[in-house]
Amino acid sequence: MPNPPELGIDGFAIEMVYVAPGPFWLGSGGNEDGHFRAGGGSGPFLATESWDGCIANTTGCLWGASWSTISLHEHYPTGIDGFYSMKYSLSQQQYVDFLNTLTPSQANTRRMSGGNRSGITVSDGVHTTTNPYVANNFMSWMDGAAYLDWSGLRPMTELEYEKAARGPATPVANEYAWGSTSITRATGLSNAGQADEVPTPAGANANYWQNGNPINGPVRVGSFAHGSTTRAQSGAGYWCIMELSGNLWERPVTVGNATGRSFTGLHGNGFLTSAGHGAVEAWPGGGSSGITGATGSGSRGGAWYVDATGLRVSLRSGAALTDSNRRANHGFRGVRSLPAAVGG
Ligand SMILES: [Ca+2]
Ligand SMILES: [Ca+2]
Repeated sequence: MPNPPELGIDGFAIEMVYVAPGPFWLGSGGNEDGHFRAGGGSGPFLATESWDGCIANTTGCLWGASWSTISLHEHYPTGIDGFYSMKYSLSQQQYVDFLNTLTPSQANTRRMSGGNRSGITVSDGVHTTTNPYVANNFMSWMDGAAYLDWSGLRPMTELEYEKAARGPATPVANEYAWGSTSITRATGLSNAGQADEVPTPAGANANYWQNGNPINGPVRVGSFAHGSTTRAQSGAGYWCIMELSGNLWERPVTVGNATGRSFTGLHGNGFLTSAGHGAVEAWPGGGSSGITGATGSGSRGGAWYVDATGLRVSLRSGAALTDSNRRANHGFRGVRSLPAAVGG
């Protein structure tokens, strides 16, 4: 008997955080651009099991920007059912590991070109990065969608983004992801690029722009949590999901246009197109060649190149903005529905 062909098997772990089912608030009651509020009122909206996905300026519906009366797809993930979220924005090493499983032509489609602390290069078909622990920037919507399809995850929605940050807590007007309006900016790094990279000065809890940014890029994922830092000191959301405010923009599915609202929350299945594009039914940017556009996506939470007001949980100025570019301040984070919620 001939020996069977050798198979290579690689395993990749992604740290996920459980976001519990249950009601939560959308909007902070503050004055963020485009913020959500309760229909027929002016305060935040309490999303509960009894909400049918209506978006209207009437009691019992979500309201915000200057929409006409509309509704979400019946399977649009609202966050009420709970989900698992990546604890961190995708790191450069995680993205390199992904690139190294692809065919050369797929990897060529998905590789970004560097700058602003992005250290990914390719040599003899093998990708490496000089900043493995730093959040992966220059991610287009299509890059992120391909990674999530490959890894069996899905994009979060902008409703899930607010839940991941705020949890079930009562909103604080204009709050950041750690539930308050106080913020301390990182202006430098100790052990830059290392596994123990920590932003300075002591007490810094966010990476953002204020008349400049000496760091000039994203920092290590999770780097604000060290020693015995509290939720606020580490810049964490309610369930300790990190950097939901600042560092790199989150890229959720919007409720602000029809393509976003038709999202049904299907998970990726591990298979990309031969050209390296993600392909999952009803994901933003999808078409006959896979996910090659960004319509239906948006941006939330601010970044290193954005001032502090841009980091507010309920800011929606970019929530429905179609952006298919690879930008120095765009990252990516995926989620997975709880088993009971799959298939609606
Ligand atoms: Ca972020
Ligand atoms: Ca697929």
